[in-house]
Amino acid sequence: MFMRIDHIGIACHDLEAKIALFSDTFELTVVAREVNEEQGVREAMLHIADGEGGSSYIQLLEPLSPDTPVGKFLAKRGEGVHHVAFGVPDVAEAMERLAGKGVRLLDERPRHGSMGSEIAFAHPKDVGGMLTELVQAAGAPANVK
Ligand code: V0V
Ligand code: CO
Repeated sequence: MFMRIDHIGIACHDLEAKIALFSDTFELTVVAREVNEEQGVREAMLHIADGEGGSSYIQLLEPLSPDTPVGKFLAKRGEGVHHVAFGVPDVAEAMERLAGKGVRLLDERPRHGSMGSEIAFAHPKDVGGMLTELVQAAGAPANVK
């Protein structure tokens, strides 16, 4: 079902500082920046590679306030890996398949994600402690009508 890794999300306190660190260290380029009010984040996508089905990125996430998923994560665990996002051709279908395996979804329907994607999250407690995101990229098959 999961065709590729779309991105790894990294929680941080200071987005600009971490953009500088990651782009210098790994020689990556920032390809998008966005504020997502619904998810409570200010984020940047750093491009890693292009592959079959889509590209892969590091996503740097700064919370808009302490009372958000990333804000709470930082308070509890500090900076570091926050989620793993799988690129899927059809997010609604992937949600159904995960739910069918007894994995709790945190979203009832797909939400707006970075760069025109559609996203949904699955509960970390049902997948070995890994917060899982499903991403249907803007150019994914289900979006190409
Ligand atoms: C919390 N837990 C995690 C976790 N966050 N475990 C692994 N990875 C994480 N990131 C654990 C936490 O330690 C608790 O375990 C348990 O889950 C419940 O956590 P909590 O602190 O009591 O509850 P909340 O209120 O912090 O909620 C946690 C969840 C929440 C995962 C339900 O963060 C959520 O709904 N996340 C989905 C949305 C999201 O993360 N958006 C930001 C990225 P113990 O201590 O009880 O054992 S936005 C994004 O990626 C975008 C826009 C994009 O890609 O385009
Ligand atoms: Co993400």
